[in-house]
Amino acid sequence: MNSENLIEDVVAGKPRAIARMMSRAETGTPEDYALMAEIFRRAGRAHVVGITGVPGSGKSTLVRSLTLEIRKSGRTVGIVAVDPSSPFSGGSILGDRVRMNDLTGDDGVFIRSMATGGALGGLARPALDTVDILDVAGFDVVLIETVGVGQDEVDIVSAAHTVVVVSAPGLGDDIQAIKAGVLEIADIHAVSKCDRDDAAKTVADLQGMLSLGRGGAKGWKTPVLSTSAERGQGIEELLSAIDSHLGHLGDSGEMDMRKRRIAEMRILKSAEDVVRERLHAQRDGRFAELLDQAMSRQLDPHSAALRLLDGFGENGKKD
Ligand SMILES: Nc1nc2c(ncn2[C@@H]2O[C@H](COP(=O)(O)OP(=O)(O)O)[C@@H](O)[C@H]2O)c(=O)[nH]1
Ligand SMILES: [Mg+2]
Repeated sequence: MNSENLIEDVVAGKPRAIARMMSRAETGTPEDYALMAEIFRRAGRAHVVGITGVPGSGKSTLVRSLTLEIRKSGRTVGIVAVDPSSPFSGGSILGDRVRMNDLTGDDGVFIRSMATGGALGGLARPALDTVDILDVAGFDVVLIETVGVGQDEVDIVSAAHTVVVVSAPGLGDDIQAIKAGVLEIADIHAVSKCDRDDAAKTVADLQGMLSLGRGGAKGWKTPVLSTSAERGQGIEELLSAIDSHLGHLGDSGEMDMRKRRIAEMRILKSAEDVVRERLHAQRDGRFAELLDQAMSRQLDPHSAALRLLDGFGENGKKD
């Protein structure tokens, strides 16, 4: 399949082409980047919704219920499940597959799980390229599931138009983690597992925190919703809040601001990846020389770094 056909097949929504394009986005050879540039040009239509929260908060289960609800409305759904290669979350991708298993027979749903970035780069670039591919393939809503821990994951979910923070009841630390990392970016709070009786306290805690004035966009009152994927409660309300938020972004002009901020973050993230790759490419040549000088303490690490970056050329080689 040549490159042009690949793009056209992605546009036509052919699953094999979509999967192949996603693999190429992850590999990232210069030819792959050229393809992704074309994908990027054509993207921008889907509503991108981030679902975040600590491991075990019920994100995948909620993504499954939410997907079924969105499908009822006739819209199609792309899912990007990002999991860091952390030993704490090992095996959860397998769990996610099981939880979302019954979605795979529906061609209005496409699921992509991503475990790790390349050895060098972060996860943000390939994850957000994957979102663009689903967008271009015509999926109306793209859900990004990611744990709200770690800068890369927070960056990924911040690239969504609408961010849902999922909190399970009874996890005191959960609230702490949210405070530290993702409270500011929540457009909607979903308290999962509301079939459990300690859910009301979590709802009250979150409402208390919101009343302190943190989080939320201008003119948008961040709702705290109770959901139970198990009992199918609150899922309609969650989708309706997600749709209202999209409406709010359009009406208030906030969508353009968000898109600008997202583009800025993606450029900076990509620049970091490029620098890292180029530095790595130098490791055998100039780097070895500087390392020897540092070993003999002729050169300090900071000065060595400046020299390494000095005249940083186009192809990872010193000019
Ligand atoms: N009681 C109850 N348990 C749930 C609910 N949603 C998820 N769980 C359980 O919580 C655990 C973690 O769910 P999962 O969706 O994998 O969380 P994730 O790590 O955030 O993706 C699983 O054992 C689920 O069965 C719910 O609505 N009610
Ligand atoms: Mg999960």
